[in-house]
Amino acid sequence: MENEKHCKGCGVLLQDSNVLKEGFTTSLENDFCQRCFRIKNYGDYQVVTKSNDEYIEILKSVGKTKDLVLYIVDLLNIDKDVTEIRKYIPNKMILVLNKKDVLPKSVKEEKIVQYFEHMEIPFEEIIVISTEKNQNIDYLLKRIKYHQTTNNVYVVGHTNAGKSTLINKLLKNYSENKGELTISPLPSTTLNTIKMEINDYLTLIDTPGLVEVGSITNFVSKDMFKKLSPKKEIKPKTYQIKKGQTIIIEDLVRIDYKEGERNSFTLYVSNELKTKRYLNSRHEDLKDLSKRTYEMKYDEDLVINGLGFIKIVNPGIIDVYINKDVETFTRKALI
Ligand SMILES: Nc1nc2c(ncn2[C@@H]2O[C@H](COP(=O)(O)OP(=O)(O)OP(=O)(O)O)[C@@H](O)[C@H]2O)c(=O)[nH]1
Ligand SMILES: [Mg+2]
Repeated sequence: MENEKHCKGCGVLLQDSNVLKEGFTTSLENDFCQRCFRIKNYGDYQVVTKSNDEYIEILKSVGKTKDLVLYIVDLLNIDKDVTEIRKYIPNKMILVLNKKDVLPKSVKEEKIVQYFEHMEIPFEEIIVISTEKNQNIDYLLKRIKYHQTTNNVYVVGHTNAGKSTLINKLLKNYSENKGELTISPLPSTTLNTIKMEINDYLTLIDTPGLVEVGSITNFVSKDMFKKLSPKKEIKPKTYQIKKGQTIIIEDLVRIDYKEGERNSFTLYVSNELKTKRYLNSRHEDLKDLSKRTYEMKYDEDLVINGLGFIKIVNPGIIDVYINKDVETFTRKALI
């Protein structure tokens, strides 16, 4: 008979026959696969590259249930279209905006919620939390209880949004269950659905996160990945910019200010990244990257998927040089 035992950390089907394949463990008696064991005990992260097809099937199967769904979004990585997930999941849904701690403290929760409410997005509720700082977790639990339709509540969202960390936090705060899901700073940590019973009335079901194909994190080294993932409160950097000047972030992005009045560019990116303003755009640095031009309106953000965003106050034209496969877009300023 085939083994049916799944890893308690990431949900993968355990196997003891091929060390190179996912789900490997030295003995099927073990509860965790070797990858989870290494992450948990040595902080040794291995990147798993997955295609989204399998995960979309999982989301579709969530959509066939009548259960409440928590849609977890990393506040620094809000998708261009937060309603996209609705294509697969028509269920009752709470939008949970996570990692509030990385945004500057001055940014008020109410303001973030208002920003989304204006979009008339079909969510039962929008809740801002920080799992890391245990902020609003008790409120979230109350609202889950209020909205849940059965014992099961699914937790979905893009990879790295903090789904498994949130479930671990709820387990730690409110449950006798000693289980712990595997979490890691790298994408695709959770590989299959995993049920975690909080109590007799609530079971949270973790799911693998969709990989963001347009994220800059797919195109950088492991070291740069660490650098560009903010771990602490972001200290925004504001540059006063005139036409003909340039902003550069590491060797990742170049922004030329082509047309417009005197302006102010505020960078919301990891504090560890080196940023620089050039007083003229004559040099050729990073001009070999692919170019896209934006006509910015009053008070908009330029969002760079996986990196953060740049708030630009006045209207103007910018040229952005970046890896051709990285998604960028503009939106009404979040902050
Ligand atoms: N600063 C901060 N980091 C967080 C927070 N919540 C989670 N993280 C970090 O985000 C990273 C990803 O967390 P995971 O829980 O593994 O994310 P996930 O959504 O389960 O990711 P997949 O399993 O890959 O889909 C980890 O490095 C966490 O420590 C938070 O509230 N604030
Ligand atoms: Mg996970």
